[in-house]
Amino acid sequence: MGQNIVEKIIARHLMEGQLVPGGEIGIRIDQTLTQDATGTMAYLQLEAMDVPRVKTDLSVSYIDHNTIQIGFENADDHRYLQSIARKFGIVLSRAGNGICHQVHLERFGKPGITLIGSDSHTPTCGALGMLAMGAGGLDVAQAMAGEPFYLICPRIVRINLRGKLTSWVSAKDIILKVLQIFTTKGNVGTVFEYGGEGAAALSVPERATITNMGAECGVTTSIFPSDEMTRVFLRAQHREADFRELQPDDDAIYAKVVEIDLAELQPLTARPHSPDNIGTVRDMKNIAVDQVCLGSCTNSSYKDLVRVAKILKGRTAHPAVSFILAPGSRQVLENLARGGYLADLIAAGARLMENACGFCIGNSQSPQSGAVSLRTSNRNFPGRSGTMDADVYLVSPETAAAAVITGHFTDPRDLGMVYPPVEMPEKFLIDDSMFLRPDNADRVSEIHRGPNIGAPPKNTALPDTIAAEVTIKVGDKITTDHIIPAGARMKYRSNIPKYSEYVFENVDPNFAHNAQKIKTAGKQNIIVAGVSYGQGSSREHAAICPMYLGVRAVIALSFERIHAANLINFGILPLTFLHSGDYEKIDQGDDLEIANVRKLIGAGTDLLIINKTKGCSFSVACDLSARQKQIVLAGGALNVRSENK
Ligand code: MIC
Ligand code: SF4
Repeated sequence: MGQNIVEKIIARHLMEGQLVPGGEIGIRIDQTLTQDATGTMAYLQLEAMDVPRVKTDLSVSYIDHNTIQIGFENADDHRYLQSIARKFGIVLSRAGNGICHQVHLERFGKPGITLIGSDSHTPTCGALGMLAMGAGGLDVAQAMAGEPFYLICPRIVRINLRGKLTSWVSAKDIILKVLQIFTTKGNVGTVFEYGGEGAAALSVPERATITNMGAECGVTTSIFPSDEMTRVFLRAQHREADFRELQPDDDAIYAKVVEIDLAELQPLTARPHSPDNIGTVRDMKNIAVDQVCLGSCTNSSYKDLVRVAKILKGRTAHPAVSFILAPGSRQVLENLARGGYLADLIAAGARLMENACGFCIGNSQSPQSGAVSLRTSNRNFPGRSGTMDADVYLVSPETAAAAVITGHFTDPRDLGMVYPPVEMPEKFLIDDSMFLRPDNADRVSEIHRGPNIGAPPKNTALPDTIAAEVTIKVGDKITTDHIIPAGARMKYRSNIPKYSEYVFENVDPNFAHNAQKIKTAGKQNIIVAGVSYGQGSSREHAAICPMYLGVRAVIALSFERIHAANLINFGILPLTFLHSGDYEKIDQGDDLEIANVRKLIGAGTDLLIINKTKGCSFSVACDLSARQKQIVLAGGALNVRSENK
């Protein structure tokens, strides 16, 4: 029987389990990446593992998120990361070098290999025909220590791209269409494998826009074949030697095949406040625009920005529009500059930001109150921009450029311009001098630890009876941005007691206080949620900080993959309602009791929850593999490691 691309890669990396969708497998990881906002915690955990050097083929630590550096905290974290990289044999990508996913695609990704990264957009590198997945920092640390990465063996959905894109419609519109079809929920345990003549015609950076935002569907990852386009890209990166072809077999089997006709697509937008709230740009009926942000790891490639430079050449940003430009990498910026395109963008009024995450994570360029902001990034969750009442729309670079000119939502086809062609350089100008390669001679070095950096907290073993209060009841599609905000709070990523003060800050500002009170009274906290709990970021702080506040279980209608893994890693039970009606009956403040927890978890049977306040009971499922049971019983993965020593 033939294999698809994903099966081919998994088969070559399988260490535990069977290549059968639905069961847990452990795979060998060739490369890892971390970024600074999740990296400090990942490396603190790696330090606790007692391994002298990383065991992967390549591990890269990027500094790209917290580069605004107000206060000492971020700069201290950067120093810590630099010293850790030297000690453990990790490549450090210095602040200023660019956004991890864009840089990894340019300089390190290779067809056929595996990559995990402590960032949910790690699937970006799927554009090169590699199996690239987001994970919590602890999972990445374990992979660096040479251990398998565990995941549910995915079901593979083939997305067949037919036909050809028309002028002014681009890769962002393809992934917005995919989001319209699949939405942001219900895709756990799935991988999107792209193919068809439409896919073959897309360049690697265009494919990367699509694999990047597959993360918004909640899939394990997305992948393209490795073909002539891949070779062209790698050659342009002076890395043709890394090329190898990777195609599905002719008789490969897929769980489902979905067809998208590229010729039928039109400019689309994700309206506030979810990446799957899709509409056509034309239907936005001239909504006035206050801000346009061009960049992020989704659409900040050379091709994207040259296209915008050509559209804007000789024009000036509309007086009502604040036009923000953040190139994805130093390579993109330098190539733009040397090609003269940067000058055109600056002349058009672009406010040039650092080539880093910046506006995308809300740690700069928050728009005015009630603003309409058009962004080429990948998430428009409420408050993520840093302005709670702003309306953020996700759009293609072409649609963004049109709004810069007109000051309102404009279908770029209505600009009356000829769609400017973009030639990709045969060879990019490459300068790797902002990578610090580990020097083998310098193995023993001092680790810099600023006052903001604390030890990763550990949970206690799972008690036999959970006596708890429902500290919060939330609805569907709660993102990790809701659970623990980023933006201005990101500088506390290495300081769990401080960061924990902000858990659910924008949903219930009293959450942290109430949780502490319940914990001090000797009880546990329980979070109750609807479907798709834990969408978005991979930040394990969305598990660590609630754990620190005494949360022992989350009862939800369904969970997203990375967040569920993070909860387990820190000893928090992910419990699933068996009947949606039970979700309706429970309220914040209810007293719950779960007896015989250890025994029932061990046996893999449903748990009975008694709602003492309401005088009723209901059952929940706790579907865990044998490995995961051991972790939750011990109160977290770090505890299992100490027990096994
Ligand atoms: C994001 O886009 O939300 C982030 C910030 O890159 C996160 C990681 C983090 O929270 O540090 C992600 O996507 O995983
Ligand atoms: Fe950075 Fe935004 Fe990409 Fe996250 S989504 S890695 S914050 S650019």
